[in-house]
Amino acid sequence: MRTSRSSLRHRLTTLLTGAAALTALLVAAPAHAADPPLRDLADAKGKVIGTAVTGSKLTGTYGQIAGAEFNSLTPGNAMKWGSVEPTRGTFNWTEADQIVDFAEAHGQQVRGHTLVWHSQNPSWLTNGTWTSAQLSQLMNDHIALEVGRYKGRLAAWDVVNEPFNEDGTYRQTLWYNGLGADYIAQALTAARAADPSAKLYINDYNVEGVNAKSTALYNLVKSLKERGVPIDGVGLQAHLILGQVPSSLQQNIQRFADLGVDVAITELDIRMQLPATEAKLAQQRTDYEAVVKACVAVSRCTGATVWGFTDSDSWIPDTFPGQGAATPYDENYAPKPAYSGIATALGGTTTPPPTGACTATYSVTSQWNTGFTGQVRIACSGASLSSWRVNWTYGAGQQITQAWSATCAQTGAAVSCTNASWNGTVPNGGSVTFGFNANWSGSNPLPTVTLG
Ligand code: 9MR
Repeated sequence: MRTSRSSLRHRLTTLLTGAAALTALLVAAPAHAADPPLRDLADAKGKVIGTAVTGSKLTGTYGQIAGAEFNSLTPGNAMKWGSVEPTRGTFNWTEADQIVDFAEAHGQQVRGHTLVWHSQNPSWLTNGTWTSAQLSQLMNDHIALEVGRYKGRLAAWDVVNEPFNEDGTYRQTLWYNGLGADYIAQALTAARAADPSAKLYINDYNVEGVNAKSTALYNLVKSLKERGVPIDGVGLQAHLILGQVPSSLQQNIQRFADLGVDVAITELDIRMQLPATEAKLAQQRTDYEAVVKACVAVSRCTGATVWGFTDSDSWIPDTFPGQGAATPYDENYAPKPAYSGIATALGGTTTPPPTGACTATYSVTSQWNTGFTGQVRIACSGASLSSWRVNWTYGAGQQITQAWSATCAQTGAAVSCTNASWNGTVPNGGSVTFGFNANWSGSNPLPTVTLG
């Protein structure tokens, strides 16, 4: 039932083509239905709530949530050098363009990520032998081309990514080794020339609290400001561990703000040892809330971007075996307590999903030009069911053609599905799913589902 949150906004934005549609909607939406989406809460506070996204996934439920809940997108990989110029002189802008177009269609900002980094570079670049003059030219040309391509369309760029070691010394990279620490000033200057309206950032991890690394970043930003090098902000990535939000986070944000730069939380996720338990998810909610609150408390903190909004699109399980559940939505697109933590920090009144309840979560698992496949998951925690019925009302003329693992009937826009003989029982802590195919045209907004 909590899937309904994003659907009302989406319907209102996509279906406001006639009064009839609006009326039908308002009747269909239960009075208590939706807390405002995160982006409305963030807008009211003048803050960013963003997510990293994968371009190819921006359809179905993933696209619905990305568009409805966030006011900013960061391409997770699509703008990295290795993605855009895999072979020297051969460019692939498809995914980057797709994300920027999607953001503009949904009234969202884009954060460009990232121009100068030691990782995810094309092999022709990393395997080459370059003089410093050539390296400098390559870097400047890359920045001019990529920043220039999106000139005027991006709110910010992570110009330089991860320049420091943990002890605050410079990381020995292609750039540092070839050009010295001045590569940073050069990159910022080139980015400013290519798009004077984008805010230019240096972005790093483990710089959330006051420590040797964040102090090195602080000293760098201070000296760049003193030298008149264009620097507008610092990105604190915030790849955090459950229960370990640095206590000096707000103080650290404030000290950067006091230097006269903006601060953004750019890659927030909070990982835990799997399996996720109720207690761990509750701690994660507290942690998410603390991070976003620290940002809200400092006016120069522009907001927070999560590094993937769903556990099905997170880098954590691949990189930290046995860990995961780091994002605000689970793999089935159900909002977790962490979602409520973010909402609360942004001034919302959302309370965590009640314990001792069964919920139905509707998602679109694939979609093509005229049809789609959907799935509903019925999950219980602290309660159980021996039979179930799930109801929803389609808002855009969608028509079910076939269902499996449930019996579904559609009358007009109203759909009602009951369990098959073998899957009526949903034990405490368990879940069942059923699927269906349906037709759509024009738009395919998510309906509000109720479990009866
Ligand atoms: O999310 C990105 C993941 O898909 C890539 O495999 C990974 C490769 O390093 O990069 C991830 O994003 C990184 C970001 O660009 C910079 N900060 C650390 C992020 C996690 O590795």
